Amino acid sequence: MDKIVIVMPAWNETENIKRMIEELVKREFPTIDADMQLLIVDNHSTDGTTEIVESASKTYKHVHVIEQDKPGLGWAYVKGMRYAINELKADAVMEMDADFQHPPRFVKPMVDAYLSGAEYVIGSRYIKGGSVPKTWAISRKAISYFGNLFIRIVLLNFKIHDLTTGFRLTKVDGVLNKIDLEKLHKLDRFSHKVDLLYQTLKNSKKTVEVPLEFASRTKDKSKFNWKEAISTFELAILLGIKDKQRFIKFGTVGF
Ligand SMILES: Nc1nc2c(ncn2[C@@H]2O[C@H](COP(=O)(O)OP(=O)(O)OP(=O)(O)O)[C@@H](O)[C@H]2O)c(=O)[nH]1
Ligand SMILES: [Mg+2]
Repeated sequence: MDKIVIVMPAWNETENIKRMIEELVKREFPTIDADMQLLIVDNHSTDGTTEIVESASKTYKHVHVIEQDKPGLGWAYVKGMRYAINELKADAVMEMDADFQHPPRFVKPMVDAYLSGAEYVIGSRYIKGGSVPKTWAISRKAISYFGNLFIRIVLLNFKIHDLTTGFRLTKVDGVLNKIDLEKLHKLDRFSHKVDLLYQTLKNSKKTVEVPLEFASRTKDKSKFNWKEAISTFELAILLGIKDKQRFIKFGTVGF
């Protein structure tokens, strides 16, 4: 049976984390045809999250907890992914938020896509069946839609419809283990996710998008801000230029 580890960064998510753990472990995992494990990467939370997750890891054998050492969301993922691969021996790793914006009911269809042969599964808001919250203001919907479109244009990727989603599943062998995680760009920020996506798309032989009904955060505070957003666009432009340079180099050699 394949082992799938959900790497879930959590920083001051006391209002969400207990319910999230219980929904996954009690409701979702038993319906999934894989050995499902949840690895929480705590960022030295100060609101009681640490105590909740540590206690859950003692109660449920599917729940594991580690603390990140370097600041930033990227480093939380690097530490979590390394632990999932080396210690938990994961066959595939999922990236998932703790605040219910990635509703637990979407874990199963993503795992099913992997079990049917996908090497990279993307929870997509911008394909049929996917959506962003109806309660979002038009301005927020526009920023999300056009931000994503901008990144598709700079990376010249029109096959994948959602390049900025945070809900993804990646096969380890030949895909995730070929990436030098510690060398990803901007690991101190949310934007490392664009570099991770860019490299994973290159390694994956079969990428599948699964509809995601993205929910709105209702509890606890957001850790996202304008600095994170600008950094994401900067990184996309950098990767876009790098890609075109390679294209020109190959073209010249070919010619
Ligand atoms: N370990 C760790 N977790 C983090 C860090 N920053 C954010 N998180 C977690 O990463 C996930 C995504 O952060 P959010 O604040 O929800 O960011 P977002 O979803 O882009 O923004 P919202 O739509 O406002 O929720 C959540 O589970 C956070 O608790 C960090 O530096 N370290
Ligand atoms: Mg969120």
